[in-house]
Amino acid sequence: MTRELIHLSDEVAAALKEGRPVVALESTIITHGMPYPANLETARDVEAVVRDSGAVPATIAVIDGELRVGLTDAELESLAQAKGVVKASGRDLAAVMVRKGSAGTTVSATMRLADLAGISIFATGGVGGVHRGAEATFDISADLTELGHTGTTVVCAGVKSILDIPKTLEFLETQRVPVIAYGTDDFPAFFTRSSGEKADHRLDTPGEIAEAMVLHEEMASGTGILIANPIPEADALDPAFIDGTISAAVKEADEKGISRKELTPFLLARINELSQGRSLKANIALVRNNAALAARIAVEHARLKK
Ligand code: PSU
Repeated sequence: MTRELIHLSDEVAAALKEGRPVVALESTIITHGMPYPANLETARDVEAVVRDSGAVPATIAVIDGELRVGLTDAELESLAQAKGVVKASGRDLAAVMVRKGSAGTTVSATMRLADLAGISIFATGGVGGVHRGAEATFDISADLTELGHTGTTVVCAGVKSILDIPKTLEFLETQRVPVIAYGTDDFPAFFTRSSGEKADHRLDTPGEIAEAMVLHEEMASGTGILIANPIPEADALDPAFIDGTISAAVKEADEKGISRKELTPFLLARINELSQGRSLKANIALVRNNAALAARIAVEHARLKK
């Protein structure tokens, strides 16, 4: 086979060639994580935040069977409105490509493609994890096993309490994935600044995180790094309110028999409805915050690699 495997936009290709900072962005958040038009506004906004912080954004998706790194605005718009698009984790990519389909890439697929493209850092909202009740269902996100195999640094706001957070942290430990909280001792829980669990490590500056990335790579650790960046204080939701909303959504999913890859999108949409849009507003704020941190880390990382 002689076809090109991944297609970089001219801007991303030039930045990578010149060793300039690049931040990868996922697209399942556009296709399955947020409703239209908030998904499109957020995708555009997050790219602008990355640029304002001195890096080049590289939104990743599958478009008509092509693995694309860096999308045009028209492509963002069509993904944001597409119906029935696949939610692709790494294992789905080949089949979607063969039938020339389009897909939003999850954290696992985006890490894989960022790594192939030579991009070291990736910003998202929340990673998937070990679902509540996984001891019976075995529902553990492929994001966690990909973190155990692919050397991309992922900036997130922790994981949502739709998941079993202690088990997610245990699984990351088994996968040898460093979990570093930015500017806090606690592991954040997406909508709230603390999950009640401690993070393994705390680093306080983008420069320190970039240094840790370089050292982790020099030791041939072979895993990703998870950076947990708490939601800004002003945007955080009240823990009692959001925990109640999440529990109601989890119960409803259970009663309706929703499982596997439909579960996370169902819970996100339901939590948004039940919270009357408050969860979506918080989600947008934390993704922007993560994009800004990832760009600042990418700038420091590019400087260290020069
Ligand atoms: N969590 C969120 N928002 C999201 C996702 C997770 O708060 O949009 C998406 C991400 O793309 C993540 C995926 O990689 O869901 C995980 O899906 P699953 O739990 O089916 O592995």
